[in-house]
Amino acid sequence: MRLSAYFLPTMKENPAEAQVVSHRLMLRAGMIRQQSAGIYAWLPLGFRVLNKIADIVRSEQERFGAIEMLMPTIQSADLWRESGRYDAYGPEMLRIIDRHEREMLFGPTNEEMITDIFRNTVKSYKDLPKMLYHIQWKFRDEIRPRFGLMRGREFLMKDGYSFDLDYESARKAYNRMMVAYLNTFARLGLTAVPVRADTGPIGGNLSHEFQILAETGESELFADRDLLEGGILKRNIGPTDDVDAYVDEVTAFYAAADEMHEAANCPVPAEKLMARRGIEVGHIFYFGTKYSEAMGAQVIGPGGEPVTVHMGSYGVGVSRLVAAIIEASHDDNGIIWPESVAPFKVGLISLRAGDAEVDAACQKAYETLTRAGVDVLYDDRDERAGAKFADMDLIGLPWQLLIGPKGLKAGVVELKNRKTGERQEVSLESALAQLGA
Ligand code: P5A
Repeated sequence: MRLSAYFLPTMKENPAEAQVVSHRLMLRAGMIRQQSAGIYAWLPLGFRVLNKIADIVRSEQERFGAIEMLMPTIQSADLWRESGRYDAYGPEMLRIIDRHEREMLFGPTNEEMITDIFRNTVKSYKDLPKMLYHIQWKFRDEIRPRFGLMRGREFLMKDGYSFDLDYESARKAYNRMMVAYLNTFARLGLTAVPVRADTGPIGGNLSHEFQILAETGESELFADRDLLEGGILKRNIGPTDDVDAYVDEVTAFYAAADEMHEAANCPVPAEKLMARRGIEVGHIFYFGTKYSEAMGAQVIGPGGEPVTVHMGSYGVGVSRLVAAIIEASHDDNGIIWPESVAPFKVGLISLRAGDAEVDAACQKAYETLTRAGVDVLYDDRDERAGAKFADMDLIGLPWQLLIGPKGLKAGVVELKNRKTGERQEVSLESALAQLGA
């Protein structure tokens, strides 16, 4: 992509309305624009990151047996009356009346809808277990939307739902999702800690939140130091490994969200108990028959008897993750994207647009990288070098390739690593080879 033809409205000044660094940097880097309180438009650069995150979430879901579908954003109030949540959800639910005076709502989550689809479709235990998910916009009329995408009103969620014949099988589904989540967050360059949490409006009595450690985090968590520092969360467990044994090992350590923690009966000795702030980027629930019972989701069991299915639901805050990654990875100059989610891998900077030799070398670099499938953002603008450096650091692409007249005379270009700041002067060929072309 040529920057002169792209849409990247960066800002030099810090926007006054942004209180946290991720919100500031997303506005300044031209990734998002606020449209109403807690509602954002995704500009091209932000949208690329959002899609990359969604793709990583998707690939770990599929790897652990979840199947993708898509449910609508608008739901019927009647479904929610069946579960009893239409009234219980309160003012956080955005309620809508259509032209026929039918009560509708913008979905804050999809337990009711998926249960409805299941009860109308699945009849036999032979079709179980099943795990379905979608990645869809949600709306929650948060009383105080804040911190940009961290607590928006409209936000993108991956929500998955499991259906099993009994508790044991449902727990296996829960465990598989816990491992899929740990893998997903690791691939995003994050360490997420699973902590026991309150189940809130989703219900049931077993749930874990996944918290990224960050000083600016909204939640407080308490955890055993050995869980945070012992390396156990960084093991790469695959679907054919002993998932249940691993989950037992992880969950044997004490780790709890604020609302679960009673200092008086905490099992962790004081010197090992760590109080940290975190950002909740995922939340998984086992709620048994809460929805299936209320809505009549049954299958015919192995003995011919009707069985009410056991369910769980599994959420990832996809749009929140964009902000959480920035909170975890930035410096004074801007964002530092992990390569797996970077909007482009390379920022190519022409130090003198219009100079024939520089233009030719940049064009060659741009074409070679593009042909090799490497995503490049080519700053071909006729701008001062200083402004280009500042913009490139701000948007945080992992590599910068700088090509100017002085270097070319000496037969070199400059390759800069955004994260380490390390600079190398090498031939253009060698730089392109290092970038994978
Ligand atoms: C699980 C999937 C649920 O809704 N039902 C379907 C369950 N869980 S949850 O914890 O309420 O939400 C899941 C994740 O969504 C993100 N999230 C938000 N992100 C941005 N702005 C918000 N207002 C917001 N609310 C929830 C969180 O990452 C949460 O873990």
